[in-house]
Amino acid sequence: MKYTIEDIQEKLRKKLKGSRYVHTLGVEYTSVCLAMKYGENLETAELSGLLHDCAKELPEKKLIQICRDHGERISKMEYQNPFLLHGKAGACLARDKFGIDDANILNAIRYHTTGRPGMTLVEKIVFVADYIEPNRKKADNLTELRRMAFENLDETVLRILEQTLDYLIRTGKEIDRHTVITRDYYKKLLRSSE
Ligand code: DGI
Ligand code: FE
Ligand code: FE
Repeated sequence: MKYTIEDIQEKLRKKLKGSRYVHTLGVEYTSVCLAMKYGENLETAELSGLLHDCAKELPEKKLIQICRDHGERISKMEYQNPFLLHGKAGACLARDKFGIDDANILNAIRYHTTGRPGMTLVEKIVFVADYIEPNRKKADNLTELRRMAFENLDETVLRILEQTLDYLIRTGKEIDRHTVITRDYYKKLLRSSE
């Protein structure tokens, strides 16, 4: 059975704590705004934004278990920092529990934390919306990034990756190689288009 957006909102509202649900709605409507600007299918963007963190509050053991059950490869880095699996596990849940079978939506959920080289439009939209949605207050330069997101999406993806890497270095967190690989890809892409 296919769930409506309202059905999914209702399921998530029951499943997530208040602040996470508010963030989820923020990513949902910010994704739709970016889809209007860049010509993505609105429903694709809305479902991707709505479901991107559907696995975020699961216990670490459960994230690992879901990924294992679905035959996902789990890296050493992911075993050490299981929250990094909430994208992969979220894509599995979106398919199993929320009836999503569009690979484009599933990939937007899957790659929303580290990004990946050559992201599709909706993958970039969710990646950016996650960072700039109005309920996010902590990141640096949000005012500028929010304006930039509606002017140059690739440039915004790169800036977010650079800021995230700065933050991870500053706070002594372990860095997943995918975050670096994605940053390098967008840096090169934007340089070569100058
Ligand atoms: O789930 P959200 O909090 O809404 O957002 P998210 O899925 O983008 O996760 C954000 C967190 O992920 C943020 O604290 C930075 C962290 N992150 C991104 N790339 C890496 C990373 N954390 C580590 N340890 N390593 C990474 O490469
Ligand atoms: Fe997330
Ligand atoms: Fe999020």
